[in-house]
Amino acid sequence: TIDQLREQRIDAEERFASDPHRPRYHFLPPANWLNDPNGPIWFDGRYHLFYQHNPAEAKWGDIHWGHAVSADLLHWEDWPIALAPRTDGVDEMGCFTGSAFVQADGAPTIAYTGITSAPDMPGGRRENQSLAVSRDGMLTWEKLPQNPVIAAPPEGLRVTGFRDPTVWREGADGSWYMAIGSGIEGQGGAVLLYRSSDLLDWEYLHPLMVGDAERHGAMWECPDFFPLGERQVLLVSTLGREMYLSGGWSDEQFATGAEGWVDYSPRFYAAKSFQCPHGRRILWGWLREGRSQQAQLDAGWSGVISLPRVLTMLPDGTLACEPAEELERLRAEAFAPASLDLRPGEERAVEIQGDCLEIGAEVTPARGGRFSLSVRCSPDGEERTEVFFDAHEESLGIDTTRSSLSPEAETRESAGPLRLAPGKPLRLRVFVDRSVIEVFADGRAAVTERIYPSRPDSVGVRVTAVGNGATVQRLEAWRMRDIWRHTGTR
Ligand code: DQQ
Repeated sequence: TIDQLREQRIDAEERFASDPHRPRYHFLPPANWLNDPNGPIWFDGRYHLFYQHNPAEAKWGDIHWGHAVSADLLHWEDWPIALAPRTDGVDEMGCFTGSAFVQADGAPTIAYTGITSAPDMPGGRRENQSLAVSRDGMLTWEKLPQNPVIAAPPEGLRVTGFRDPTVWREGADGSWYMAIGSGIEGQGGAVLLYRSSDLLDWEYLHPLMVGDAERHGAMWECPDFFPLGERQVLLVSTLGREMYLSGGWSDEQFATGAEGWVDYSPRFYAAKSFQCPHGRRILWGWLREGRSQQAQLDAGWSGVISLPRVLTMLPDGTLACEPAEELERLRAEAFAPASLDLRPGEERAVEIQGDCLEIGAEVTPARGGRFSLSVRCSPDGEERTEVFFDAHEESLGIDTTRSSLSPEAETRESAGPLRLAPGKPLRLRVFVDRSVIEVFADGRAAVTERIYPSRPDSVGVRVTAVGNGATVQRLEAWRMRDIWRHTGTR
């Protein structure tokens, strides 16, 4: 029951209390493995989030659908596992990614990829699309006896994969559509479009989109497809970074105009969105680990869900994202706001300290210079994680090359384009949550990393101007609250 699950959560958070890398205000399961967010949906006054989950170990395998529920987008209650594998001929090897929607009779429904064993197939498995329905407000789920509703990819198409359905309803006749992540051999990643009048019989129409393998990979996972502003957006996970395409959608055809990255790091992956009652479109992503598998097993947990990001469409077709405003409620004590001028090459340690922080900054880097805000810095600067904006390259990024002295931690630099409006300062919001760092710039761009500082005193913050000076008009920060504390004490 939910009460037992609450007890389990309290136990888990107690057990992990001394783990310096476990986030305090991001969602993750009580223990073990998490990957993709699945079927996020607002239903009956609450936010439901499902996720790919191995309940037995902190590594990928035996994939279930975990389930968590929130009234405020911030605090979560664990609900019973929604889908478990093992149904012969449907999903005996796993219940992979999918989405949730509500049928006309009000029944919440899940579309997911069932994995069956197929020794003759590459990888020894076959992918199908299956459905499950809940009749008790999402507490329990029944797989349909008609499963799988789509048993195999379209005849005659040589595909690189066939999974992660997203379902919606539209048109005068109320047709159902399903878009499935795939790839066409010799061409590139693709999304395949199906139509149905009853959710059981599906007709393959055509590819919704086919990419170019050279540029965007041979397989597209986890498609998400929705209207936003005046346009239609397709999100796909390219086995590297998360890409968006925006454009027009009519007569079952998607014509793209613009494209870009949803986040500049491949650490943010398999993102999935949903619509809130007042029209806001919110996106969650999987923040994958950046440390060895052994380190994950030793920790006893792996994988985190990103902060909720609100998506908007800019007039030129750019997809913009910002953290949901609810997050402001997690702000606890504030540090005294500051402003300062940095001479060329100058670095300064500031008052802000901690490993669970939100930092806001407004900065004007001198022409051609590079400004950085480093977090999780040890006093001698030996460990540090650098968030940077390079005014010459017009790029925003995170450099984790010096984030940790531990050989278990992977390091990298992730960056992407950011052009400031003429005469406007750079606006940064940086969320630090132990091993998670999520950066939002100018209400548009995002970049995320995972870091594992080894020193307990790596809690400092510094600002640096490289090559040229910078003016920091405003620097402010808050300590962030622990979302599990409310779960209560016994
Ligand atoms: N993860 C799922 C797949 C999906 C992949 C399996 C993306 O359905 O394609 O856990 O991370």
